[in-house]
Amino acid sequence: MNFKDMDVIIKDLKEKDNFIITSHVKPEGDSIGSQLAMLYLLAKIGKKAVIVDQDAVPDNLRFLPGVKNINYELPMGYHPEVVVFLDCPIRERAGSVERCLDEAMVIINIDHHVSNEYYGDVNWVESGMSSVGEMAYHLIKRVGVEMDDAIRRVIYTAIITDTGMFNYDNASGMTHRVVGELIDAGVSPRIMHGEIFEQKPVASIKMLGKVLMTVETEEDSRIAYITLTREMLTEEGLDGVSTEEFINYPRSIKGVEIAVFFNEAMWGPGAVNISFRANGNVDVNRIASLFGGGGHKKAAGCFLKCGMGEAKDKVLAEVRKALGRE
Ligand SMILES: [Mn+2]
Repeated sequence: MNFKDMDVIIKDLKEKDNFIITSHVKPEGDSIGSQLAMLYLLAKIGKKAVIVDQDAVPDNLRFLPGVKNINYELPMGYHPEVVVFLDCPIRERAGSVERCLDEAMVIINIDHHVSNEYYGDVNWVESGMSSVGEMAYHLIKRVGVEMDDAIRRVIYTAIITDTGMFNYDNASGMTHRVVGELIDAGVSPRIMHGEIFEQKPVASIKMLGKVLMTVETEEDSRIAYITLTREMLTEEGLDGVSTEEFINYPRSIKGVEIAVFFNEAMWGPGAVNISFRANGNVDVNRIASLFGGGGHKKAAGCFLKCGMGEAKDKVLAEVRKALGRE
């Protein structure tokens, strides 16, 4: 852990006041959890802070304590001095929140993406850390602030979602020790998992079924990919269903080294969102970055402004090349 960078951040948090907290568009467990953790920390040390995001909190995370404090524009009359970006590898990923910022503001950048662009005035990036939620845990400990039940639950949520329930190898021994402490202090894994992962609408199971039927493999099943096209959304209620975890299914096929999800539903026609997962040593962050995306070595994403056929041709060509390099 880079305590030097962490201490620079702590100094700023203590010396400055009037913060905006933000994260990437289309927020998930880590972005919501780490923002709420930061809001908690700043409140505890007597600072004014507001969370401002572009997009709404996903349904399955609305149970979290504090989500009502998330804003979608700057509250009237609030003049922030500092903006804290969390889980946001490039500044532009915060989307329309940019409108709330100006040149004079100090930028604090806290992240765990290997693709982070160090756009802050101060940057604390730990690419070995499971989640920004886990980083927030260490930050809160180092500042010496007491945790309560609410903060433990938001940190637990950040960790459990970003590690795919401890499935990915970003879940270190330290991650498990942190979570062990949260559980000892009263967080119930059963209740949390029920809230986060087991509140699906029927439509999401139907959508999963449709998407799984598209699975294709290549190169002796070293590559597996699934597809979601706009046309597959004809049935009522399917639009807007969360597809985040679908990529885990092709990844779980025997022998798969790279799994890819081509998703046309996310951004509308003429744009394909692409998620990558690696099982072996292939660096999917590198593949995603060829198309202007990024993420982590074993989990990354990008999006292409073109039709489905063209997206598949271009991306799969690079995926095959990456395998060849092994
Ligand atoms: Mn994250």
